[in-house]
Amino acid sequence: LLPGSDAAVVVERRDQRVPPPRMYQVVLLNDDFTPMEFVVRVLQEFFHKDRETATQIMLRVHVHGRGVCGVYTRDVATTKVEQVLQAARAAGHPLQCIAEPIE
Ligand code: NFA
Repeated sequence: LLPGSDAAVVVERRDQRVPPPRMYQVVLLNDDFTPMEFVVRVLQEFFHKDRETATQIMLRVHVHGRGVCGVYTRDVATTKVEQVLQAARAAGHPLQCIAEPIE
């Protein structure tokens, strides 16, 4: 406003809500070579599962071909996939892991 002007200042209220972020499920895929114990340890270390839950998820992957390890925002999901693939490569196992958007 110019000094001395008595025009009213109007500030429109804007809706500052943002939609929730797209979520991604991290999925482990079965193969014939990766040891079951390695998969259980991956689920404990990178997905913070207790041993019983980790074993259940591993067996689901073994029997059904795939299983969800967890649901995260895109960056976290991508990081989990990289951690799993890096650990599998380092140990010489072909374990595969992917992130896919849900909804
Ligand atoms: N199918 C693997 C085996 O029999 C175990 C496994 C489970 C691998 C889950 C990958 C994912 N050794």
